[in-house]
Amino acid sequence: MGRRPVPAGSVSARKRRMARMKLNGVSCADECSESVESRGDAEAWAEDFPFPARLRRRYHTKEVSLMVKSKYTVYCEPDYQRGKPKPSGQSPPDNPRYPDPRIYGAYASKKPPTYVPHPYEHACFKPRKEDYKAPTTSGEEENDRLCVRRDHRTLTSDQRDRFLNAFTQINAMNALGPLVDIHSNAAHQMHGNPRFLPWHRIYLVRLQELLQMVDPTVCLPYWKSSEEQAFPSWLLGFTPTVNLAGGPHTVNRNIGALAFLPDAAAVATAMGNGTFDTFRPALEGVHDSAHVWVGGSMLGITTAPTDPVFWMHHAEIDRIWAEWQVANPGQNPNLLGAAAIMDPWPENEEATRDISALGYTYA
Ligand SMILES: [Cu+2]
Repeated sequence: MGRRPVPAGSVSARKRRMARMKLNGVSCADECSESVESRGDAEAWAEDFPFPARLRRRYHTKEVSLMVKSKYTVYCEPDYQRGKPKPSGQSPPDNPRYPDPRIYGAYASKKPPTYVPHPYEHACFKPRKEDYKAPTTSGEEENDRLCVRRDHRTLTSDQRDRFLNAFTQINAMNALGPLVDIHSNAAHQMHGNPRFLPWHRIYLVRLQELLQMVDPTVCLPYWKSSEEQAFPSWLLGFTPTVNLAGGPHTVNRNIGALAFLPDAAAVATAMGNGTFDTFRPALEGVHDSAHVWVGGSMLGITTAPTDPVFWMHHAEIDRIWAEWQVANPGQNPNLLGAAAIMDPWPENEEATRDISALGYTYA
């Protein structure tokens, strides 16, 4: 029989995990580059993990400290890592994120999600202490506070690796699937109406928060598809399998087969609209075509967010909106009452207007 589930993220749960590691000398799968000794060390260095100032206030809480540490144990559960559980005696890894209402809003649950093992291509791919680089900041508190979302073409290979690593880790923790499932619920009215932009703005913030709990240096990159006219090549080989409510889904694409990718002129035309009510459908149309251009998982509303390019594409849409907001001050979505609440999260429309108040900016 399996281990009885323990309250996720609790001190006793962590202590028990750590004790198990010590007692059993748990070792990583062969492909892991880190030695057991250096992972024991990780416990120590996570204690004084050099959180950037902009995140320390928000994330340097007891709970998140535990979370940062717990990745070492979650990822070194050998059976889980290899995706080959024994027929019995296997229980899912602790999942400290799923019950968190800050991420899943009304979907937060006390129950861990069903354990469905699947292969983790990059399960052992994680930043090492010696690779840690504090993000460059202006030294000014105001800018330091903000997560800077960058054009993916300007990322260093280390920044790309960190993004993919964090994405892989939240997936392996079964924290990504439930977030994707929220996008499947049309009750949230997030497409084809004025909620489209503010709702996805909050959705992206939730993913970014999740990624930062694994690696606080990660900010969502954006994919400026209209200018680039190509798929980000470094994502081509990255096709994770995500456990969704309807079962595991493996990211697939059918690039360029079904549509043209909107070009810079199409974006400029959308930008030319002077009211939110004309701008939003124009930009949403540009957005739709890029989904279809990528094809495969990106074609379906229930599967699109399993592809990291979904988030990078929406970051670009969000960036265009932010740029339009600056050019068209006071033009906001006309939403009242319940329609103004970005359910399942508590933020209202007004709270979505200022991206710096949401903790990020675009470079
Ligand atoms: Cu969407």
